[in-house]
Amino acid sequence: MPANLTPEFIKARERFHKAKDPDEKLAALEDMLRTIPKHKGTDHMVGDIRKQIARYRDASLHAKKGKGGTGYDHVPKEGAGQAVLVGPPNSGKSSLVAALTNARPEVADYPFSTLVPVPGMARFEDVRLQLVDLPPLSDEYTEGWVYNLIRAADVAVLVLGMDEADLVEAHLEEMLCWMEERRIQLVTERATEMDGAERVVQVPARIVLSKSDAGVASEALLASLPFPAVAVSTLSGEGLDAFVRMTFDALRVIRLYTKMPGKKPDMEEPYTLPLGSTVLDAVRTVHRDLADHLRYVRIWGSGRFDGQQVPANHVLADKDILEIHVD
Ligand SMILES: Nc1nc2c(ncn2[C@@H]2O[C@H](COP(=O)(O)OP(=O)(O)O)[C@@H](O)[C@H]2O)c(=O)[nH]1
Ligand SMILES: [Mg+2]
Repeated sequence: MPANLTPEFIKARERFHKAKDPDEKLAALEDMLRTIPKHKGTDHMVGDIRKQIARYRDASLHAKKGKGGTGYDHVPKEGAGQAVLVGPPNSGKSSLVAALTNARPEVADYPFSTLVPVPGMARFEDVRLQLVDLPPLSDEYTEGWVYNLIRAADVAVLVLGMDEADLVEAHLEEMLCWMEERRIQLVTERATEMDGAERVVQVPARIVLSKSDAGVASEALLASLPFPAVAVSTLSGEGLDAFVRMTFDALRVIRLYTKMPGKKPDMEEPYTLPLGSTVLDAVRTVHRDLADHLRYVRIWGSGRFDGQQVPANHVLADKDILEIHVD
């Protein structure tokens, strides 16, 4: 195989073979990945190096976990909610995060290019929501922490490429099966009452049929899917807005604004609360101690009229404006 390996690469590979502990091995592997010439003839080697890196990173993380490290088991949530992108290799997950956020996960036409979770913030109207790029799901090689991040997410977005249109159903079935094995139940909407005996985690799911420029996502296909779906192309931009809106809707949050008496409301950065939140929930979110001094709240929006005084148990709606009166 004419791989044309550079002297730097060969040195790094020697270091890898001689290295004794996982951190040294990892450093050598990273140098190998940096210095390997990238072309068709080395695709396979690049893939192997990446897998090894993932393995040693994991080993090194596990070693550090005992010393207080956190690993990848948790991506701190930011903004209105967190959506993880889940799918087979090469389905376009990283491209979506790159297109909609400031994050720059590696986009590549070989599998396993994403090895760590990469979060980025996408904008929907006046709020931001977090998209987390994940490594692919596959039966041979998906680490447990990937499933932990899916369990902890507010929404799982299943990304399936229309360049492999004939595999959409098979991929979907496979993913649902792997989730089930790990007691993750994908649902359109989380049930409010869970049967306590069932030890499953429900995660709301949505579907993205990606690369819609490379294959037509027919109405029939969209309608046949088990969760709400949109067709998207990061190449043409088709469906990107619809995707963000769908994801925001799946978070099931409301946006709230506050105003001072006699002043205009602050429409800059809304608070976001779970759908179904009450006036009291909102007041507590604005300030922990505010509820103790609450006299009354007037709202603009879901009241019967603007500026209506509402009780603490009034259920708020998206885009309500609150004027909080305290003593
Ligand atoms: N035609 C087309 N190709 C895409 C699109 N999005 C991603 N790709 C290509 O698909 C390959 C895999 O993309 P990537 O985002 O790395 O997929 P991931 O493995 O799921 O993260 C890359 O070669 C991308 O350039 C798209 O909307 N249209
Ligand atoms: Mg990727």
